[in-house]
Amino acid sequence: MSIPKSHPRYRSLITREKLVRAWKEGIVVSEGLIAHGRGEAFDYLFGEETSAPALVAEKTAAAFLLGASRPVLSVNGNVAALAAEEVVALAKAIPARIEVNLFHRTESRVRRIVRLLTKAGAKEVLGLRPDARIPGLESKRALCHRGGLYGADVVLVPLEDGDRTEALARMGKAVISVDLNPLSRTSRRATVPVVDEVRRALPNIGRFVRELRGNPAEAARIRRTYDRKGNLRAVYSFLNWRLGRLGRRRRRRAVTRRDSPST
Ligand code: PTJ
Repeated sequence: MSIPKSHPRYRSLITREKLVRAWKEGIVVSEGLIAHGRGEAFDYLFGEETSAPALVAEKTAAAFLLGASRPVLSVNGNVAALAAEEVVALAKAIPARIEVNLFHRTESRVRRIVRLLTKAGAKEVLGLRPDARIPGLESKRALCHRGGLYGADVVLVPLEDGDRTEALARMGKAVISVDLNPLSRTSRRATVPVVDEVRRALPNIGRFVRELRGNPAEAARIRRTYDRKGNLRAVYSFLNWRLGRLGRRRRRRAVTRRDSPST
């Protein structure tokens, strides 16, 4: 479908088209389209911008990734469809390994996503020949690589489900999530929950990686002083403030309409 550039929701419609195309190509699952809708709804509430607390979490994520010995970026269908280039750029900047890890896993989907990431510039993508399992997970998401997710000390898990976040945290890993839903189990269980849209979050984290790389003492200070509960509280307060402001604007408009002379 051709979408006119002048459409007020052009970017959002293009994103939907991209996901639908990826669904037809067998990269995204149907459930991924539903998950995107939920993310979109939250992004509306955030004003489709990175909030100040999200930026703090993104800087902290960068500090954790730089401090890691074995950082891994996990990729699922939605992330590959929306942000393959951003994932590859971040992996190179850290540097970190990339592993495809799917909830609705089939070998052909993994292969397609590996191909997509390789086309986006990734040198190596794990996921095709898993040789380990994440303990305590029944789903196929448990399948992983010893040299990747299994052995990682810091993992970045965008658009995640809560189960794996909990399981990875139980293994003693620092888990960085990217999820627009601040109420999700993922956001509440991650070591560093980043409540932001994945295509804004990954480049922001990349920028902080470059900024902090030359200053390990500052990166260590950020890791030490990060207050995850306080940061999530700030996200909730921001949402509350946004909703309050929208409510006030509506009321003001209604009053103006009532007071304006009729024509
Ligand atoms: O590709 P697979 O098989 O691994 O499956 C991927 C999905 C996304 C279907 C699977 O991980 C899933 O069911 O995820 P959930 O439990 O629906 O969680 C996805 C979360 O991502 C939701 O809380 C959404 O709000 C959030 N989300 C959706 N789109 C975005 C997002 N967060 C950031 N950026 C987005 N673009």
